[in-house]
Formats: sequence, C-alpha cells, structure tokens
Amino acid sequence: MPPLWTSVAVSANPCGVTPLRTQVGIVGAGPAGLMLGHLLHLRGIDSVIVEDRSQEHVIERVRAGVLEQGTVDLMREAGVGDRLAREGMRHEGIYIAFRSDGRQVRHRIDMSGLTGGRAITVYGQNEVIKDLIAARLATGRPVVFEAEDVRVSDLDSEHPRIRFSAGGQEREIACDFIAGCDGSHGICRPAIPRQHVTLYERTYPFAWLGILAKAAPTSEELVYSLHERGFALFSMRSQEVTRLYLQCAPDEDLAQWPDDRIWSELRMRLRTSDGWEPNEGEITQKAVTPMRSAVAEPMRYGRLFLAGDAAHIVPPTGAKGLNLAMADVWRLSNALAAFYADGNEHSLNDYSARGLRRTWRAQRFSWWMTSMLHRSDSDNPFDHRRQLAELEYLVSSEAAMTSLAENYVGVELD
Ligand code: FAS
Ligand code: PHB
Repeated sequence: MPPLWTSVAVSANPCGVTPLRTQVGIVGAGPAGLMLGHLLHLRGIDSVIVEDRSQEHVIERVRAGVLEQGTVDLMREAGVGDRLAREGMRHEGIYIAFRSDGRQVRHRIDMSGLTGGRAITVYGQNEVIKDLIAARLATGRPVVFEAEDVRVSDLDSEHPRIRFSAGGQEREIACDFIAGCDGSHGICRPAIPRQHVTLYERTYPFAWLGILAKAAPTSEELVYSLHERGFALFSMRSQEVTRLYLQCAPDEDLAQWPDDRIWSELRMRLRTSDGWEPNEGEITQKAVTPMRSAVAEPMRYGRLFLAGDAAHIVPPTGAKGLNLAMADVWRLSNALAAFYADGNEHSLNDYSARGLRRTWRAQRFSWWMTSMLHRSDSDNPFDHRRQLAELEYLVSSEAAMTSLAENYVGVELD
C-alpha cells in the first residue's frame, strides 16, 4: 500500500512548516467527506480528511434519516453496507395526510409499485457516519478531528493547500485536489473569489421543530401531514425510536416548547380520522432546523471541488440532502480515478455541470414538497384550497403519484 501521507520535497512555507503531501485533501468529515475518502481508498487514491469538530460530535449530530435506493446500493457496493442491510428499515411507500370532506385522511403512495421496485431505507445519518468512520479507521488512512483554524489556499494552482493547527502545531498539506465537503457553513465555498461563484437562494418563512422520542412507531411508513395548524412529519429511527417534526417559526424559541406542548401539537396535526396517531414517549432530543434552498454555481473552482451541503442546500421535506451529497462524491471519485488512471480531465471538467443537473432536479422536488405541505402566513384562503386541490389530484392520479415516487426514491446515480 502506497505511503498514506509523506513529507515530500515540497518547499517549506514562509512559517517554515514542511507541508505534508497527499493526492486529495478533504475538508469535512460529514457523509460527503467520509464517503469520498472511502471511495478514493477503494481506487487506491490517497486522501487526508480534516474535520474541525470532535469525532463524538460528528457521530452524535442528529440529521437525516431517509436513504434513497441509489445511496443504499452505493454503500453496499463500497463495502460499508452490512449494518445498513441488517438494521435499515426498507419502506416501499409513504403516507400523505390532509383534510378532505371534513376528515383528516392518510393516503398511501405505493412508491415501489410505481417505480419498478425501488424503495427508500430509513437509517439514521449518524449510523451512516459511524459506519464510515469505522471504515476509515480500518484503512489506517488519516482523518484529523478537532482541527483548528482550517484554511485552504492556492486553489487555482497545481498544488492547492490546506492549513490548520492541531495539538497546538501548525500543519500544512499540499494536495493535487481539494474536496470541499465542509457543509453549508464551511470555509471552502467562501474561499472561492466572489466573481467566480453565483449563489442561488430561497429561504422559507418557517422552520422544523424536530424531536427524537423513545416511543414505538405506530405506522410502518412515514406520514407527511398538511394540517390547518401547519405541517407535521412522522418518521422513525428503529422499532423503539420515533422521529417527528412540526412546522414552526424560523426564530422559534425552544424554551416555549415543553414536551407536553410538543405532544399536544403533534397529536392535533397528525391524528387521522381512522384513529391513527403517534405513540408518545420520553423526548431525548429536540432542535429547530431552518428551511432553505441554495445552490452554488459552479461546483468547482480550479482544483477545488465542492460536494454536498457545501455546494447546495435543500429543505428536508424531500429527504434529498444526504442523498445528493452521496451522488456528488460518487461522481467526483470516478472523475478523480479517471484523472489518476490516465490524466484524462474530461470527467473532472464535467463534474459541475452533471452535479448541477441532479441538484436542480432535487431542488425542484424539495421546493414542491415544501410548498404543497406547509402553511405560510402570506397564504390566503384561496391558497389553502389550491393546496388541498393539489393534494387531492396527487392521491387520485397515478401519473402524479409516479412523479412523486420516482423523485422520492431517487434516480440512478449519474
Ligand atoms: P455536513 O454538514 O453533514 O458535514 C460537513 C462537515 O464539515 C461537518 O462534520 C462539519 O463539522 C465539517 N466542517 C464544517 N466547517 C469546517 C471547517 N472549517 N473545517 C473542517 N471541517 C468543517 N437529508 C436527507 O437526505 N434526508 C433527510 O431525511 C434529511 N433530514 C435532515 C434533517 C435535518 C434536521 C437536517 C439539518 C438536515 C437533513 N438532511 C436530510 C440534510 C443533511 O443530511 C445534509 O444534506 C447532509 O448532512 C450533508 O452532508 P455533508 O455535505 O457531508 O455536510
Ligand atoms: C427523518 O427521518 O429525519 C426525515 C425523514 C423525511 C424527511 C426529513 C427527515 O423528509
């Protein structure tokens, strides 16, 4: 196995730190950075992952829960899908609930039936992170946690650099390429000169209050609900843990949401006329998530390639964020492998255009799901009736259900 990172004869920088050397420097140990590191390892390509939070924090962070078919297939093919196969919950459908003829009714959408057998798998993002960190440590390849003051530079040179301090020591890594996998609040996208990147953005006048609860799920599939009091989502993490979200104000104060208020609001928004409602239990985590759509174009500047939330943010209503990140790093790892195989830069040059095609498709779907299932103060009674008419059409038209299904389970990686 080639040396993982070496201090080769790259000239010392002005502060006398001998740079280390790697092929691909990866900023961020979220799903994008860790999966990229693993896919490059499988192709025999060196990488160093630099993360500014602790390993515990990265693992504990509660985020996504829905994996597209393509993400599940990728994890299996990359040899990190064993626990997912054992513990992931395959769902062939979802429910959409809304008021019709005075009753709050759940309507099932048979996604597998409408997409030739494709499905989603419910498996917590933090479980994905645990599997990918275990895989990284098993390769012996470097991952630096708690790096401080991470900076990138020389992005339009042959040897872009990552600088950071760790353990009180200033470190520098000279790379062939840098992958900016540092999320929506990272340092890589802002390092691109303004004139070389355009940010397309929309913020929504609401947010999600999300909880984890020790309560056995009462539905075997997710329930997306539009209620006159606002949106609510019933999801899960296991047969013992329910994951629930309700629409709230962007600046909602969690202190105003004691557990019993959360449960009474969830009961009101989710209970359906057939008597279905979620079980209640001890709430073990609660947080407010802002709702935003954003796309940075292009997804590349010189030798810096953006992937995942560093390049695009979707509102979680379409469950697309994590899956888009996986599609980006699958595409980037193939392009880098082609470059190292025979110097062919075609796929690297095509990376952004192909990424943006998939991103805008996911943006449209996530915006549509969000607009169809949330109430905003600027809406008037006409908008409310139009929303219900859209939902009535959705659950009565095979064409409309198929469109939702194929976007929700996700298209093949491309
Ligand atoms: P991440 O933000 O996950 O990772 C970036 C990493 O970079 C982090 O570890 C961060 O600490 C690190 N970093 C940041 N700045 C750095 C710096 N300066 N130096 C070094 N490291 C730095 N998506 C779905 O597909 N399905 C869902 O069900 C879903 N639900 C969601 C629910 C919530 C509440 C939220 C917030 C998001 C949800 N998402 C969902 C979207 C979410 O999963 C993201 O898309 C996903 O985490 C993106 O992964 P990364 O691009 O790796 O970014
Ligand atoms: C989740 O389980 O956390 C989840 C599910 C579906 C979404 C968003 C989040 O759309």
